[in-house]
Amino acid sequence: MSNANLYALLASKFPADEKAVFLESPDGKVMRYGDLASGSGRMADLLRASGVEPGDRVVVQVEKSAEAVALYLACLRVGAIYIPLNTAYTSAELDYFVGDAKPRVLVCASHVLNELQGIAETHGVARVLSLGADGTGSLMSALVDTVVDDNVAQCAGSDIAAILYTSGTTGRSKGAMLSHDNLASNAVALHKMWGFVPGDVLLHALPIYHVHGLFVALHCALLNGSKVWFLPKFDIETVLALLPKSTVMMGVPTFYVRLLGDQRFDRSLSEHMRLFVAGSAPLLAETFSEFEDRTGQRILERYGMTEAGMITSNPYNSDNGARIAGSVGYPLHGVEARVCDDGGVELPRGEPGTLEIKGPNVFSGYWQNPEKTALEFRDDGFFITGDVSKMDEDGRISIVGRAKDLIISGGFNVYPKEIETEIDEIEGVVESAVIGIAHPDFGEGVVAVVVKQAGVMVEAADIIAALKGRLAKFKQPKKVFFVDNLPRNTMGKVQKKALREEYAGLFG
Ligand code: MLC
Ligand code: AMP
Repeated sequence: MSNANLYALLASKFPADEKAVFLESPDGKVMRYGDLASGSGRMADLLRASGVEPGDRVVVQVEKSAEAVALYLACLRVGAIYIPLNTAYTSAELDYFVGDAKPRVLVCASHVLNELQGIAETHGVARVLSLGADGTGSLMSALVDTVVDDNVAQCAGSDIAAILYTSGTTGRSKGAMLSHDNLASNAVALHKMWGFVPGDVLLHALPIYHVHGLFVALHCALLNGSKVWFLPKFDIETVLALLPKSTVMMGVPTFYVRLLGDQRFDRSLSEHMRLFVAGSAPLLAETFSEFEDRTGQRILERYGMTEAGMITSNPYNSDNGARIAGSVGYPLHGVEARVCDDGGVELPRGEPGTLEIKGPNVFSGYWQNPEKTALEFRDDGFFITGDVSKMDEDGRISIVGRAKDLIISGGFNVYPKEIETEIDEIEGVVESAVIGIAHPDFGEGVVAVVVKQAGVMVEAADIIAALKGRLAKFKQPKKVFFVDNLPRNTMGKVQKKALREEYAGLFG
């Protein structure tokens, strides 16, 4: 019987030579494909010994490390559900995720181990392990007592491989359930479409708790048996040093803005590069053209989201069309896309409307949330993305706006409602509106506009200080303004467009 477990697919593409390098860090630390297979086998043994069974959740909030990648593969091997969390989340945020996911095992950074023990106990987590950025911690010490478990759990394609939390316009974050088939189909489509060839070397500077760094980048490399330069984070010096030794890089637009901001970045440094991919946020047309002027290469922009992995891509091969600034290209192989009005009726080509999609990449629903799931799918199975787009006569798509109230800052999503709820709870605050303003580095910067009670002393610094332990740093407003009243329309709805116009240009 064939096994739809994603690990089986990935492992079938590992190089025959176990000594082939998988990950290499800038400090020279190497993980070979053989280490990946044996290390993930040992971790799978540890997970099983900890009582993890197929379908159990494993929540992981750790810094980027080769061991963290092995842990992801170990979860796949066991048939467990891998749940990575942004390392910036505070323990207040963690409490919600752990309570919602109810994992069997929680893996966290060593310095928060004590803090998270309490949260784990409250939510009945059986075992808490630590893993540091340097690849040490109680998870690694516990491997001493394990064997390499070669077993790969038998999975159906529809079994859930991972849950990635994504915030919503209203309420708390929802866990998008991604199946082995969702991830495998997307990986295979991208690996083919982006022309991966033997010898490709991936420059990896993204975090590994989101779709982009974890699935898009790593799955392509694994399917290709490639070597990956594995950077702890985007660091301009290291990226400039490693570009001549790489062939592919994937990044959020901020990466490209930062590269262009450095005069050392030129054609010769990128000569060896076969492909630069951008996504997770809109790539400005000026970044696209400046990049082409500087390097002679056109960035390939693609579009995706947590619930569906990658959805569209500009062509890789010019025989299939040009890479065009401001367009996210065509639906991937097997993906259907249509542009609809609010009622789900397809609009004539060229008219803006909400993008709806269907395909093997699209998730099956939100974890234990059938109501939210039902709201975001049409009866015929199309998923409503919440992105406003236009489709040309030939099917080429451009994202022209967002129906959802969402800010994307440096590729991280920030939902204003979550920030407003926290600000409104601060003593002396009447109400607030959180908006995204064009930011030269992050694309959009978070700004809070606050109405305070008459006669109460509340300053911007008080707002920031109050949010500190409540919200991850990237969600906190970069600027806070006080106003007497928020602008409202006749229905009483806050007019964020007017606020965005008022504060436009704030970040230069
Ligand atoms: C860091 N900070 C941010 C931020 N990242 N603030 C707003 N937005 C961000 N994205 C904070 C830091 O805590 C710091 O605070 C200050 O801003 C400056 O930090 P920095 O040193 O300049 O930031 P850096 O560490 O270099 O990180 C910037 C970044 C990083 C852009 C490299 O945010 C990043 O790697 N983003 C990628 C996100 C991503 O992978 N998205 C994919 C989602 S998947 P202070 O005050 O302490 O100095 C998805 C689907 C799809 O969307 O289509 O792919
Ligand atoms: P996330 O929920 O983090 O997966 O973010 C997904 C959202 O990022 C999408 O719904 C889009 O709004 C946005 N996005 C991703 N790629 C692009 C892109 N190339 N252009 C514009 N928006 C994008």
